[in-house]
Amino acid sequence: MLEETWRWFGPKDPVSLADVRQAGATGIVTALHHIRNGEVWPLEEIQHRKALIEQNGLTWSVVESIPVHEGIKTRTGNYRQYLDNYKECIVNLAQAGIDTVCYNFMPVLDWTRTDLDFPMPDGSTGLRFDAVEFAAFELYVLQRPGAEYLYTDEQQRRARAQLDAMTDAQVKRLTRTIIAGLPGSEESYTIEQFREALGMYADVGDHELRQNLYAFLREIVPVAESVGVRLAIHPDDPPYPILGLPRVVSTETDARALLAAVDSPTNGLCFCTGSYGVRPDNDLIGMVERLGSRFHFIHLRSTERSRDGDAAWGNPGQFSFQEANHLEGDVPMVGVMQALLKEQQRRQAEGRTDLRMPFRPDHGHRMLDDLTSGKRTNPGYTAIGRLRGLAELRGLMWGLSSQIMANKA
Ligand code: DNO
Repeated sequence: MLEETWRWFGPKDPVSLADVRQAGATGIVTALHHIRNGEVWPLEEIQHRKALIEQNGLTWSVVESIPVHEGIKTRTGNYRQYLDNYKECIVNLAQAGIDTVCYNFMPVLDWTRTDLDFPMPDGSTGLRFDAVEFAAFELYVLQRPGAEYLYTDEQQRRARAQLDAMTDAQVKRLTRTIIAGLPGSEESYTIEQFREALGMYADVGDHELRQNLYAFLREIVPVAESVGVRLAIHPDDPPYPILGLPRVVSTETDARALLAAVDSPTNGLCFCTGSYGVRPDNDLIGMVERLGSRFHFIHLRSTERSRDGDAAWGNPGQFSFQEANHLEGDVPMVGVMQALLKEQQRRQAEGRTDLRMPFRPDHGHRMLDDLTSGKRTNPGYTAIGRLRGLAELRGLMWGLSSQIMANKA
C-alpha cells in the first residue's frame, strides 16, 4: 500500500494536524513557508516543525517544496549563494531525518489558474484554467510586449470580447489569481514586479532553461545523494509554455531528459497526474510503467479538458481545463493506481528500501462545510474536498491491492 499523505501549510493552516489525523493520512507534506525563498532552513526550525507534527501522531513525510530561487533558474545574480543555501537546506533536513524533497523549475509562476471558485454542476466549486481568460490578461491587462505574436487575430478578438464582458472587479480578481501567488508558490507579484520578473527571462529560452536545470541538478544531486535525500521535481502546471516563458518539465520526453542528465536514483520525479494529465499526449499509465522506478512522490488528482471551444481556440494541446473529482475526468486513475501498486511490488522484489511511495490527494473541490464554515482554506486545499479525494483513492487502493494479492496467491 502506498503511504497516504496530506499537504499542510503550517500552524496557520485552517486545516489542522488534528483534522489530518481524522482524514486518515499518516504522513505530512509541508515546508517552512515563513522562510524567504533562497534562504537556509536552520536545523532547529526544522526539528521544531518536525516535533510538532510528531506530537500529533503524524510523520513529516515529504518537504514540498524547497523553492528554487529565480536566480538559480536564470543563473544570474547571486545564484552561487542560492545554490549553497539549497545544499545546506538539504543537509539540515537529512540531519533531522527527512529524506524526500519536492521542488519545481517553472519560471516566474508556479502553478497557475484563472478561476479559484468555478461552479461545478454538483454545487461544489473548483479550480479552473481558462485559455481565453488567460489570453485576455496577457494581451490587455499585462500588455506583454510580443504577446500578440502568440495569438491569432481570431484569438485576440475572442480575448478582447472576454475582457469587455468582464467587470472591473472581475478583471482585478483574474489578475490577482494569476500573479499574486497560489498556495505554496512562495512568489507573489504586483503587476510591475511581474513585468520585471518576466524580463529576467529575456535571454533564457527553452534550451537555456533546460541547461540551467541540468546544471542545478549536477550541483544538488551529489549532495543529496551523500546525505540520503531523494529529489522529486514537480511538472509544469499547466504543462505547456505560458507568457512566452519556457516550460521544460511537461512531457515524458522532458522527464526522461532530466533523469538522464544526472542519472542517479536520487534524481527523481514527483508524478502529478493532474499536471501531466492535461496533455492528451502524456500516457500516464505508461509513464508509471516506464519511469515509476524514479518516482519519489506522487500527486493524485484529475483534470478535465474543455470539450468545447478549444478547437476554435486553435492551439492544440493548450487546453482550458478544470479540476475534476479524483476518480473522474481525463486521468485514468484506476490504471494509474494499479501501475503504482505494481511498481511498489517491483521495488519490494528488488530489495529496495524506498517502499513508502508517498502520495497525496492533490487539491479538492470546495464543498459542504468548506463553502459555509467561513474557514479561509487555501484554494485547492480544502478539508472536505480533499477528504473526499483521499477516501476515494484509499478505497481504490485497498480494492486493487487485495485483487493483486489474490492473483498472487
Ligand atoms: C500546487 C502544487 C505546486 C507544487 C510545486 C512544487 O498545488 O502542486 O505548487 O507544490 O510546484 O514545487
